[in-house]
Amino acid sequence: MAKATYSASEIRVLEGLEAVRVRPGMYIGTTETRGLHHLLWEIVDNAIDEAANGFADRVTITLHKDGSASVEDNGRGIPVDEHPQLKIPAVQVVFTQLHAGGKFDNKSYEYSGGLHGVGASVVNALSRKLTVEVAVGGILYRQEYASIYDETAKKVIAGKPMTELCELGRTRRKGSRVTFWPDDRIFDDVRFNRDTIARRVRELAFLNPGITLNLTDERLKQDDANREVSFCYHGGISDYVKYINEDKSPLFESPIYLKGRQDNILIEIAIQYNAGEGESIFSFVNNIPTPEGGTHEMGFKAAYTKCFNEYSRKAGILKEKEANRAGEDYRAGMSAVISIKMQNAQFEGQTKSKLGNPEARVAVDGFVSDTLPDYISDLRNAKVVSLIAEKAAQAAREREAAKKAKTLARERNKLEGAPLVGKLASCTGRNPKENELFIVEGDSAGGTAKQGRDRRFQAILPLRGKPLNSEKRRIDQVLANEEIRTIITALGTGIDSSFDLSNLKYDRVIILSDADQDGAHIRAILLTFFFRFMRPLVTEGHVYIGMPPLYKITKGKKVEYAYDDATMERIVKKMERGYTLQRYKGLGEMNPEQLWDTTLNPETRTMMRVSVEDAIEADRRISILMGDKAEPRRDYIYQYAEFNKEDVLYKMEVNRIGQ
Ligand code: TTJ
Repeated sequence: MAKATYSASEIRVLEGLEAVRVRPGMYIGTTETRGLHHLLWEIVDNAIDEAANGFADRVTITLHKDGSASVEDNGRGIPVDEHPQLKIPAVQVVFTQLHAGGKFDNKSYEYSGGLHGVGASVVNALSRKLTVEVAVGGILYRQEYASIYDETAKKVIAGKPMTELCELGRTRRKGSRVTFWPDDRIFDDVRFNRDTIARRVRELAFLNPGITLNLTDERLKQDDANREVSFCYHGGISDYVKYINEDKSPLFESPIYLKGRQDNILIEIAIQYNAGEGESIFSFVNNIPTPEGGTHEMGFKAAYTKCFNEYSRKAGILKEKEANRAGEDYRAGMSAVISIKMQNAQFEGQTKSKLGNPEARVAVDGFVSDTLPDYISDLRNAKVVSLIAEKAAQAAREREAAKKAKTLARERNKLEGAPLVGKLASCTGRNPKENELFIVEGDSAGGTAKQGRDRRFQAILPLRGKPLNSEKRRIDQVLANEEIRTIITALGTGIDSSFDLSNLKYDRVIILSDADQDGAHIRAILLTFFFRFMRPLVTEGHVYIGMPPLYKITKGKKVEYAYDDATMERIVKKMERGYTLQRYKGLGEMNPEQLWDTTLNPETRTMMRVSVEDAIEADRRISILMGDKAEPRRDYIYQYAEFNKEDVLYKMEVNRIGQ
């Protein structure tokens, strides 16, 4: 039943939601795809909270054909009783009152997720329509809201109740279900991405052991394997670290697993080692990924190093006159997941993905210092412990060797008087924010690029051979490779633990290689190197793929370029006859002017910006595609046969610069 009039308090409430439509960015960050998915996570987080606190064991997400999404749990149900001050059902407050969120006070749940915790009312405000169904006490309740244009007010009223909270009848179910239709007047594109959602749903299943998360995409065909998937991991982050390590040759089966509570912070840590040299630590706070790390990771690292050094001394592995091992030695080949749950988490850093709370460092350090020695001294773990000690000793030897090699190389360069960046044609401009570095495949294309560029802000670095595949080599071997060293010196940031983005000499690092197999391989190798040793360069969006045209179409004096087959066909059709079509096989076939017009000039070029949407997935894919196990690679490429190798490696968004 629709209601014709509203009480004063409701009108005030309704006016509040309009603010969300005026500045959606303030509430969900962006109205691009990311923001659209933020709506879904906002609702999902509420259902997960109910389950994580023990009141539900199932959360189901459904993507419907009509563009809506629904989220359902089998929990206690969003309360339907009357709000004492507002005199409307509590569930209506949840969806119409800004900041009310899914929780009525902080005591409902001990810890709760939520990306920013803006609440269900924001989702309602940014939806064309939203329905909520609550099954509680044997009764099914329902309410509907909509954002519709009001003729009198001459504006859209946001998330307005279309019905009262109605009793639909009796039910045996219990729980809450919310369905919403994202508003296409707000979002550029209202289509949900199943793969993005599936990845996060799997992650949430790992982070919340024992909860079953179902994802159904009704837009897919009945027989599509992705139409209905279900995730449930009883091993929690222990299972997660195994999953991360799956294709990296794990050194032992059962991860080290520590769980407990310290200073009112819930802490869970799972650790496994693999045959490689790299370190992959993935951390979470209240189910939110913290790819930039922060205090919880610092506490973990400090205590872990301390415990293993103490053990090594006692066991006589470290002799009296030997110095302690460095933390990074104990982390060579380590894959770890750290998940903590705490109140008042403070996120810092450029992308707000770094934990800042000092008390988290103290708690995690204290917790690991208390519990890890028990693990280490337990005789059942002797094999794992000695494996780790041996691995650390090996890493320490290699680090020493690498240091010597580096010093040697530096001496040699000094002697020969040739700076490492000898091949680099630098630019004259001194403002790093304006400057671009093109890494170009081959000396001849490099020469063309040097002539065609705008030397005021564009630098060219030609690559002679193929750089080393860093996934298959130890760090000292990678660093001994001249192509790689040239790149490191040119960028100025350093690598690995000493990487510093603020020293970056070029705001855009553009990989320019031929559109063939070799070019694709060089691209993949460079991207792998950046991801492994200069990750923020990628995650902060400084890496691009240059796109030289595939075709040149000439008719009389008129010249057009095409970057793909479809465009070429369109141009050819338009020109009808009397044109000549040239297919570029490589960069080398272009003269400097053509290269400028098509590939270098910011006004006319097309580039792809590389983004790593999900670091764990990217990490796994790189292991599969660039590592040394052939079988998973074959399976994987077979599964994604329609993509290029590097499209599978990273998700890239096409980004037209300068237009
Ligand atoms: C609050 O405290 C009393 C008992 O119920 C608690 C609650 O809010 N539970 C709850 C909320 N369960 N599920 C939700 C929920 C589920 C979805 C899908 C969406 C929203 C906004 C809330």
